[in-house]
Amino acid sequence: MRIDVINPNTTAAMTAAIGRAAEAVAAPGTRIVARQPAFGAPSIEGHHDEAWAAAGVATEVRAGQSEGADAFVVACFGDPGVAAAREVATGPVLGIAEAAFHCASMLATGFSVVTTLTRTCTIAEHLVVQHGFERRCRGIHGTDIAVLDLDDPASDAYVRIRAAARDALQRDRSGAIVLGCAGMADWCRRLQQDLGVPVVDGVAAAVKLAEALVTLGLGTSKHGDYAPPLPKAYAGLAAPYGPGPVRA
Ligand code: 5HY
Repeated sequence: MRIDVINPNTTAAMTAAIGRAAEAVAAPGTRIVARQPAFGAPSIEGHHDEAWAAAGVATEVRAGQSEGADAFVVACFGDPGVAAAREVATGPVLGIAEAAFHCASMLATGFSVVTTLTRTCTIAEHLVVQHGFERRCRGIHGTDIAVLDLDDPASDAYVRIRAAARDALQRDRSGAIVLGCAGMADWCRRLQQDLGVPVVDGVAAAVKLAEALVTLGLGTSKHGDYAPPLPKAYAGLAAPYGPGPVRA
C-alpha cells in the first residue's frame, strides 16, 4: 500500500524528518510518500498559518489521490485540512493529533499533551473537544519553543520538553504523554525511556492506524459530509484547485 504523509508546512527538512519517522514504523509492504504543499507557512503556529496549511493539504491530497495513494496522514498537530481532505480522498485520512489521542486513550485513563508555543494550546483544546476526548485529555502544556527551533541545539528543546512532560504527569495525574508537534517524532522513544510512561508520537500512530484501516478494507465514508466536493469553478488563486478532475 501507499500512504502519503503530508507535512502541511513548507520546511523541507521537517518533511524529510517526518518521512523518516513514518518509514521507521511502516510495514514492509507500505510505501511512504512524504510531501508538502508548494505554498504556505514554513511553520504552523496559529490560526492564520493553519488556514493556508489547510488549503495546501487539500491540494496535496488531491494530487496523491490521483496518483493512487491508499491513505493519507496530515502531519501537523493542528490536523489542518483533514475534513476537506476526507471529501477528496477515498481512503482513510488521519490527522496526527486525532490518531495520537486515540492511541493514548488505549494506554492510560488520562493523557497530557506537551506542545510548542503556548498560543497553539487552544488549537489542541479545540481538537480534544471536536474529537470527544475531554474526559481523557487531562492537560495541554506549551513549552514556548518555536517549531523551527526544535532541532536547534541552542533551544535545549529536548530537556525542556522532558521537564514539561514530567511536570504534566504529576500535575495532571495522567499516565501517558502525547507529543504536540510532528517535529518531536524523533524524540519519542528516548522520552518514553526517560519518563517511564507511554509517549505517543502522532506521526507513527497515524501511519500504523492508516495501515490497519486500509488492511481492513476501510476508507472514508462518502455518505454525508465527506461526500466529494460539489463541482464548481473556483476563482483567482484557487482556480487551479477547484473540485473536479485533478489539475494536469
Ligand atoms: C506541527 N506546527 O506539528 C505543528 C505544531 C504546533 O508546523 N507542525 C507545525 O505547534 O502546532
